[in-house]
Amino acid sequence: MKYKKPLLIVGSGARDLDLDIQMPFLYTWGIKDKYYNHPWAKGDFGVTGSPHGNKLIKQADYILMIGTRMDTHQAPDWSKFAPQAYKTSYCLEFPHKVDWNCSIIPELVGPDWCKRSSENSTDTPIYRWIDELSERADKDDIIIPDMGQTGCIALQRWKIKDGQRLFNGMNHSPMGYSIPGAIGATMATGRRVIVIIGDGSLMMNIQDLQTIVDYHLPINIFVVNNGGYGMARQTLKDWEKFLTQGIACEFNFPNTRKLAKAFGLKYSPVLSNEPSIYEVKFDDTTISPKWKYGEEL
Ligand SMILES: Cc1ncc(C[n+]2csc(CCOP(=O)(O)OP(=O)(O)O)c2C)c(N)n1
Ligand SMILES: [Mg+2]
Repeated sequence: MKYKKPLLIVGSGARDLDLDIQMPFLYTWGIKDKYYNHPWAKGDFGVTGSPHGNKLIKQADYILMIGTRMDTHQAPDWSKFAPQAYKTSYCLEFPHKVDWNCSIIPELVGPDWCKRSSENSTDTPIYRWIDELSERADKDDIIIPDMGQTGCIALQRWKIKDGQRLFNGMNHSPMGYSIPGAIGATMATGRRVIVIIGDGSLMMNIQDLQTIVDYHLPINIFVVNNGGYGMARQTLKDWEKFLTQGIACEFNFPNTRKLAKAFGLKYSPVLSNEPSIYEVKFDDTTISPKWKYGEEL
């Protein structure tokens, strides 16, 4: 290869490809579960990804993107995305019919010119709680973080055990998705699902708790109560100078213990095969790191 600092970016469109990667690469959250422990993986990148990953993108002289549409969460300003690098991609558009004939994919071999990013070290109670939950999870679990700060922090910080499946409604960001998502995931696989959801998002799909109870599904739901739409709060704060008016983001969530009782769900922090729900309360759920609109990524 004539390039000295080649970098591969792999997205979830490449999930079913058996890629023999022997060059530095970054992964999107859509495929973090598959590549988190890969020896050539250098971490994530993007708006709420690792600043180290974003720095590698600026340093690379060649970037090959496979199975990712590079949406605004990955590259908020495409005109500023690695202008110094030769960029090429497979499956930039999604959905996109590609003949996944591996002979069209070049050899994924290149020099190991960079280090892996160190782990995100944000040390607030919600980050520590995600660490603790990810430590307790089993290698066969499916993990579905919902949207908002809660979901984002879980996706940033979850330490994948090989075998785990981690996903959410990436980028499209449908609040409340994790509940029906979990029902589908466990019905399709028989595996236990851990849902991590904000108070605002649970309110959007609370009726589906009844389905979980009716089918006695192995779904453990953790509700993060931060008294409102935390993500909207943080975004508005970041965008302060661009806004002419604020939007109310605060609200109350019903008593989760009583809610569990009303639906007939177990109220417990313990991971088990019983359908359960548990509330954790945090005042500060700020996502860090997070790119601020208007700044250079
Ligand atoms: C259906 C829908 N409405 C609005 C939004 C915009 N939005 C994204 S995150 C968010 C707040 C989510 O609140 P919560 O679930 O409590 O999570 P938190 O950010 O507080 O952790 C909002 C309003 C969205 N993504 N989907
Ligand atoms: Mg909330």
